[in-house]
Amino acid sequence: MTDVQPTTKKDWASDQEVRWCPGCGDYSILTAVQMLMPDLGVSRENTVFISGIGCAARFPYYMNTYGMHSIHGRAPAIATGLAMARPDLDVWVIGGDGDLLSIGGNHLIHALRRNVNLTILLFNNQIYGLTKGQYSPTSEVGKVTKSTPFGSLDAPFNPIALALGANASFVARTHDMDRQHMQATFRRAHDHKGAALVEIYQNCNVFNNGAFDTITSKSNRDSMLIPLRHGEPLRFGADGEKGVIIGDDGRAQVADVAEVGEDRIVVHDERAPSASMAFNLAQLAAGPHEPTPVGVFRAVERAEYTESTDQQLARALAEQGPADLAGLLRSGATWEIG
Ligand SMILES: Cc1ncc(C[n+]2csc(CCOP(=O)(O)OP(=O)(O)O)c2C)c(N)n1
Ligand code: SF4
Repeated sequence: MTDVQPTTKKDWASDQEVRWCPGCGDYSILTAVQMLMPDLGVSRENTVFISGIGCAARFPYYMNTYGMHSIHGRAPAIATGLAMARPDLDVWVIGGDGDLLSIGGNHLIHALRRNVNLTILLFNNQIYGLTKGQYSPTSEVGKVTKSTPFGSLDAPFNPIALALGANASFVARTHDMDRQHMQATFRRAHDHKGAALVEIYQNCNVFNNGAFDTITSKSNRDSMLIPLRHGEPLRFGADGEKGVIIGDDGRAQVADVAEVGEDRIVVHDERAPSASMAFNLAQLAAGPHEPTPVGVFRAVERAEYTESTDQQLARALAEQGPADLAGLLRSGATWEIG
């Protein structure tokens, strides 16, 4: 392995003019990533950011690395190909909730279930930003937009629950108002072997301003964000006076610790082999206006896709010898044309 030269934030910033609206949450995510990269001990030459289409998808322009602003929704598929062909690279996927959950929903779930070695950052602003404010698959029921003038009827996706349902091996949530939390979460996602999905609550101040204020504003965080820390009880509030318990109906719910007793508070286990508790926690809040868990929901080890395919190829080679593609094409039923 070659020694990685030390870098600074400046080294990771490209010379491109950043063209997001002033005040957009995308800026703080970009800064968090650019500041984190020197600490990851990785080189720009071995780092690739792949995006689809949308405001968030402009991200690769602003990183001084390899990158691809690709086709709407297809970033996970393109990134899968690259990660498999070049397992020595760090491959990041960047996309909005429209890009990764509407047109790209299919590609996303398959990258997750296959456990391809990707770090996927899902910028969730609950709206289509680039195309000027249509509802997205994470917009709440009743959302009035240009494409839903009488209010959306569609039940929104919960990206964390969706990823867990696809058996993703790493699933986390953070938000654009807390750089330290973003960096800690991105670092964990980057270091994870396999597909890591991070949902980032991101403010689109032009078309969906304040969508997350109730939980992410500085004055509300203590009482509205539930930090997920492995091995620790799920407590929150200025003095840890609130906690998460499992109710009689089997569902996670918020309770006063003084009322229910400390022993009933759930101890977070991000490494639980079953995703069921993480799924339960993902459903705790009906939306970003109720106490909401942030941090790592799940981090488990399972076979990484490229390693599995490489092993399978090596086995086939050992058992059957080198492949004869031309022979295969001429074997069995063939037709002559013309
Ligand atoms: C094949 C195709 N269909 C539709 C579009 C139009 N389009 C561009 S970006 C976008 C969605 C953007 O929303 P999101 O992914 O949430 O990203 P944001 O702009 O909010 O960051 C759509 C529908 C397109 N560019 N290509
Ligand atoms: S439209 Fe919204 S998401 Fe897009 S750059 Fe502007 S504020 Fe950001």
